[in-house]
Amino acid sequence: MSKPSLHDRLEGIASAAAVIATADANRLNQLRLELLGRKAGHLTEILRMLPDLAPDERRALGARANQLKQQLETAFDRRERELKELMTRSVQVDVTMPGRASWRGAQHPVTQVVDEICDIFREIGFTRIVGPEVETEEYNFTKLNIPLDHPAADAHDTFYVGSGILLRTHTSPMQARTLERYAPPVRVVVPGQAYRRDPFDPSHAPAFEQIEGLAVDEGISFADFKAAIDFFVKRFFSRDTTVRFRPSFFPFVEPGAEVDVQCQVCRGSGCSTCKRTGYLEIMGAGMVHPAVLEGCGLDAERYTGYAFGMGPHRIAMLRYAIPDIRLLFESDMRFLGQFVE
Ligand code: 2NL
Repeated sequence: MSKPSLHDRLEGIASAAAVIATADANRLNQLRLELLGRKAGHLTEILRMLPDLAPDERRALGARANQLKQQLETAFDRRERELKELMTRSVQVDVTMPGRASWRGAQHPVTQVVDEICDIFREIGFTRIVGPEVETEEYNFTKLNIPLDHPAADAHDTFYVGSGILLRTHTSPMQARTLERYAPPVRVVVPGQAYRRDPFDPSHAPAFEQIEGLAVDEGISFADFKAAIDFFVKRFFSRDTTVRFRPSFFPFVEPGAEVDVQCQVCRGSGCSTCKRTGYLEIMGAGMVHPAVLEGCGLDAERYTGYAFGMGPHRIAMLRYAIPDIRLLFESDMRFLGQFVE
């Protein structure tokens, strides 16, 4: 290809000049050097060649080159002024712009449920206490009448931190510690995190919240237990919610029971949430096993009591019809935002 003529080079410069109007500050300096730079500017080079041209050509190209030079300088100056003005204008505030609503913080639905449950039990004399999540085998199992080689321990497979030291599988160890430290009457609720070697699926999590309650005194009967649970259920769910107790086994109670409440979705007539039974399970419970009382240094002939354990994640799911427990762990604001009071 032959070298472009001086005329073509001039017109090339003219079309390149179109970008000046939109260039940012850096690009503007760059363009000024490329086109008008004293040493190697494209237009400067052409202007420098003019004296050596034939008179006719010199006249024609000279006029165009000088015109172009002036146009470029005007364009560069205008863009420079514009950029300077944009800089000052961008720090000004548009007072007509609608305000952005501020974020309202709230407690996680599970935390709300925990607080509500503890507040209800507080009304009937229960103190809220907390304890360590790292526990010993002795407090997590042995003192609760779960021998380490008993099949009941299988359901409590957990994470060991060291030899005989583990992440607690329930909050019961703190209840045993309470029985050892305080003389009856004892009434406590213990909320807190517990751990099990469970998969993360729609109804299980390897770390979950638990609330356990314990009442120990002289003369506490199964009737006291039923009355306390009935009071709680009517307060937490609704005044007309019925409760039912089914016999069940937990090593630390005798007798043991599972507590069901009337299905909150169908009010007991049977639906898919309650699997057509009309009831939803909310907790395990029972009368404290004499072996647990004795193991904590109490005279089981003199003292009796009841205890219960429930999972606030599960309770929150029942109450708000949440289909998957993982929603309660994911911190998705589209989900959590619905629980801002
Ligand atoms: C469940 C079952 C339960 C207890 C927890 C307890 C604690 C002491 C003595 C006796 Cl110190 N019992 N706690 C009793 C029965 C059941 O939890 O399904 N929890 C989610």
